[in-house]
Amino acid sequence: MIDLLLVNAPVHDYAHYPRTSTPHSPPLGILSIATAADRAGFRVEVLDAELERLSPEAIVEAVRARRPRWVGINSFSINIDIVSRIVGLVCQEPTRVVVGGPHITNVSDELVAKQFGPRAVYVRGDGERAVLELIGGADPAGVPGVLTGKAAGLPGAAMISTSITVRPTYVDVTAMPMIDRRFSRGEPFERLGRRWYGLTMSRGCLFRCAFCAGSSHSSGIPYRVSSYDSVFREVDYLVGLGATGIRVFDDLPFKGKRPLLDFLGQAHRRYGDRLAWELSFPLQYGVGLSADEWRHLSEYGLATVISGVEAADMTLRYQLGKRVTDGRIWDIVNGAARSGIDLRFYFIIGLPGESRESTEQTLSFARDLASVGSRSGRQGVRCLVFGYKPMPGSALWADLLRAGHTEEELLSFTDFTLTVPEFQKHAWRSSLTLSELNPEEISQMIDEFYVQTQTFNSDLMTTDSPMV
Ligand code: B12
Ligand code: SF4
Repeated sequence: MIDLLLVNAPVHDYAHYPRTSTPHSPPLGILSIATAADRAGFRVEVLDAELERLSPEAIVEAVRARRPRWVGINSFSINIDIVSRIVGLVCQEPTRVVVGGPHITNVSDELVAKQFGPRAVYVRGDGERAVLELIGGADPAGVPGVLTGKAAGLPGAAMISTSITVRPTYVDVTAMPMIDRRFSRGEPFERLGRRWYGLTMSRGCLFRCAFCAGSSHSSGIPYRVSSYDSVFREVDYLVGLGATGIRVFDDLPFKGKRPLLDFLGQAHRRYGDRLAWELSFPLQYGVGLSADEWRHLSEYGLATVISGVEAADMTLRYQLGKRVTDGRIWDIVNGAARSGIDLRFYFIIGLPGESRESTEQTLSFARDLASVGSRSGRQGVRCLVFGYKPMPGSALWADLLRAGHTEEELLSFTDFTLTVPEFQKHAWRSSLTLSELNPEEISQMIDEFYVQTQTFNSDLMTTDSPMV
């Protein structure tokens, strides 16, 4: 019998959604909890239901086959309907259930209980310590960060709350053991001829972009970074496993260009040309990079930089928190292109109150940027377009609540399919009409964007063949 089965919840309901392959992202949060529990002597397994494209029913089958004492499931705000179905089904099995992740952290007690029921327990914030206490037999009501479904507002419960009464818990990231990759079935992932592993070296973000749930200002959890020593210990381990590429999944791994140059310089002295790096770096920092610095970053192995541009309309882009002009964005594109570094830019359409014209302007800007790749003959710049979805904890979420929407209304999302399936992991949109465009028009425009830019915007290593 195992003590804990951790489930990385699927992004789509694969009983109904095509099981095409999209680039893999290892569930680092789940893997970190698995490692902590394993180190503490518990028997743990991880089921990556997104990697395996499992339906809720198949997940329950897997639970039945393993008969764990506890099942832990992560939850994003997108896939709550799917997660709540999984939780409902698993709660009927002879096991205890704990749910965590960014959604639980940022919605009200009452909504948590309504969406997932009274039988599970919920962790706000980092799960490593709380889960150890729970599976170790502690009373959930006494564990920091833990909300019990019973206490949170269902009929017959002791208290009715529409606020967040249990504050998120957080760990000292420097004290966390490095993730044990025996738990990670999707790594290494092959891309562009390299063997990639995911890495997390920080948590949270210091910026305050209005749409974003990842900011420390949204979750109330402080920004934390690991020491270079512990990061390099983990990279040594990954190199030992055969890594030739490291994808840093954090929102803000470096607080500016100095630490970025410093870290990659040290990494290059340690690993030489063996490693390529992919990481997020906000536009606000990217504008400060000189031609020489771009060249150094390239020499240090930086392969791809990921940044959110979000909107083409300047007023809107500034309101969202990205205070960077088009001219400076083109400077970044030129600096990166000259040094052979690829860029991946994110955009959002259908923002609250956005006009049709502004949406078209964003798509046209994204097309212009993506076509840089086609001109250089390399991938160059890839652009990903998201339909706006209100994210709990963000400033726009608070504005929409103030405007009279309920949490449940704002969380009504719909997934859709794309002609170019490679981007399907992100094919979700709000079911509400929040901008001048209705939800169907938003999906259609995203689909058209990927079709029009397919020849130069596609990550050529991914395929649309069905998963087996
Ligand atoms: C990598 C990443 C992804 C990856 C992998 C996700 C995964 N399964 O782990 C991919 C590409 C799949 C992804 C997709 C999406 N993502 Co994303 N993603 C991230 C990112 C950048 C890093 C996550 C990470 O690895 N962090 C490091 C690990 C160590 O921390 P962690 O995952 O948060 O896990 C800790 C806690 O959350 C908690 N926890 C997590 N799982 C569990 C489970 C249990 C049982 C317990 C008790 C606790 C617990 O404990 C963990 C350890 O401390 C975050 C930003 C961020 N700052 O976290 C956004 C973020 C999580 N993503 C976000 C969003 C919106 C999305 C998308 C909806 C994007 C879209 N389509 O629009 C999709 C939806 C995915 C889905 N499943 O539905 C939002 C989530 C907001 C929300 N309320 O849901 C974030 C916060 C980004 C943001 N800036 O707004 N994402
Ligand atoms: S969008 Fe990126 S830079 Fe802005 S707050 Fe979110 S994680 Fe930070």
